[in-house]
Amino acid sequence: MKRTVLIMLSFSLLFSLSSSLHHDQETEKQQEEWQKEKNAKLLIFGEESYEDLVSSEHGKLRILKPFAELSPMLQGITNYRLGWFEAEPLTFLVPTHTNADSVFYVVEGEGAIALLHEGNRESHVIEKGDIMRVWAGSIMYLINKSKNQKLKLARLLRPVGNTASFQVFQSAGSEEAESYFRGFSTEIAEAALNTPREQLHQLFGHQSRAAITKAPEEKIRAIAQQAYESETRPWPFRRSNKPFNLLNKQPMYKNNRGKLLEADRNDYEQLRDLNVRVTFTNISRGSMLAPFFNTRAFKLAVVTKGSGYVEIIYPEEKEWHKEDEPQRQTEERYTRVSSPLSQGSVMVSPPGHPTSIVASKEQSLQMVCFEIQAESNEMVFIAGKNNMLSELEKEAKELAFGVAAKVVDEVLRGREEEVFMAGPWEGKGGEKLVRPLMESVVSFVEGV
Ligand SMILES: *[C@@H]1O[C@H](CO)[C@@H](O)[C@H](O)[C@H]1NC(C)=O
Ligand SMILES: CC(=O)N[C@H]1CO[C@H](CO)[C@@H](O)[C@@H]1O
Repeated sequence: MKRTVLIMLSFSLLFSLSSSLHHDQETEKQQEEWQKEKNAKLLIFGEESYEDLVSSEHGKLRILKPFAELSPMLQGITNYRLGWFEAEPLTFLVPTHTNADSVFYVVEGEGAIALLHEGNRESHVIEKGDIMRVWAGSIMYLINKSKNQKLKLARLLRPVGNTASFQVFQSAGSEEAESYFRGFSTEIAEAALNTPREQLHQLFGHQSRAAITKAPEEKIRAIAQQAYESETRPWPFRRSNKPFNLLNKQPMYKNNRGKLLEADRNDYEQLRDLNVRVTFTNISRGSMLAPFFNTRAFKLAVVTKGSGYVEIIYPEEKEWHKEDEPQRQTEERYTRVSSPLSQGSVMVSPPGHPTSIVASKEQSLQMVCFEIQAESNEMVFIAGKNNMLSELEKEAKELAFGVAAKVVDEVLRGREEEVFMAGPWEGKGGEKLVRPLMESVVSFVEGV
């Protein structure tokens, strides 16, 4: 009897919903789309959010606009910047230094990097999966020694002095930027370098060379050779930047639905003062990363390969009036930021915000993530076998969800898998998860 009432109730609810949908359907839909797009722009960024520092046929050097400019939700990481470097095979990036401490991850390719610091030259061979720290002010140049592969680096930068202003200083001039020597007065340059101005002009004058240039193979080979040799020589550096390969590390989690690799300051001491953890996530096609949140860290993810989508939940305060109460009330509601992801997309999951990432049916989704404020951070899963909520006591479960603890367990532990699981594409999840809850609601109503 009561069941019939419930069913009638839900029918009438459905009916009123559908009739209100018909009303003004077009504009509502448009508004919804517009709102969705606006929401997505709070935490997911594409091509248009980058500024190009260098862009030529031989390579690209670009930087994401300051977070404070991109979104009011990212005030907490305003003094970090995200960079992207891409070079064609057999190229050379002219020596530069920046005002930022940084860590980069080699997304693709292989090459060699040289750093001038502590009165010496430190060179390293770099390859896919390497994480490497570069100190602010170290003069850096690099080459791609591969003949057929691009070299791609994702780089997290933290300008010194708590500022978002990232600055590059180039010793040799190029089409994109002149040499900083040109900034000095001729008198100072002549005196400091003990060179007549005509010769200075030859060295630092107008350059037709690009910042990333094609280089003759023998020069590339010579620089690469130096890098190999330098790694076996005695080490003069107090602060070495020797890279750490993340892909060779044992995964944190792994099953046939995906893989998560993490490097923190215990693996690479150089990450300590940056307070950053670097991770690589590979979600198999058709699968998803279980909903989770980070306790302290901002997760800054760059999609390096594949496609899929992300959902991030954030609370939004809405003000409303109760009819007979003049006082204004506020109510917390949750809004979903949802956006497709493809190669090059950048996504930020702020601390505490429940997030889930899904790979497309066709391709696995690969991401490199910089987790900012990594110290004492925990990644908390809210679905799957290791669901944190299943740690609630029986009584607390019943009080919190208003149904029998057994039912809560069935839903919260609804999955045999943890961390990586079947995505929504496979359709089974809905049936398995929702039915017990629906039944429990019905029996709960019947029992009243
Ligand atoms: C990512 O996973 C797919 C299969 O799920 C695999 O083919 C691919 O090699 C993996 N890539 C990396 C870099 O782990
Ligand atoms: C010039 C140079 O060092 N080229 C090397 C680039 O990398 C490939 C693949 O490892 C080598 O075969 C080339 O000799």
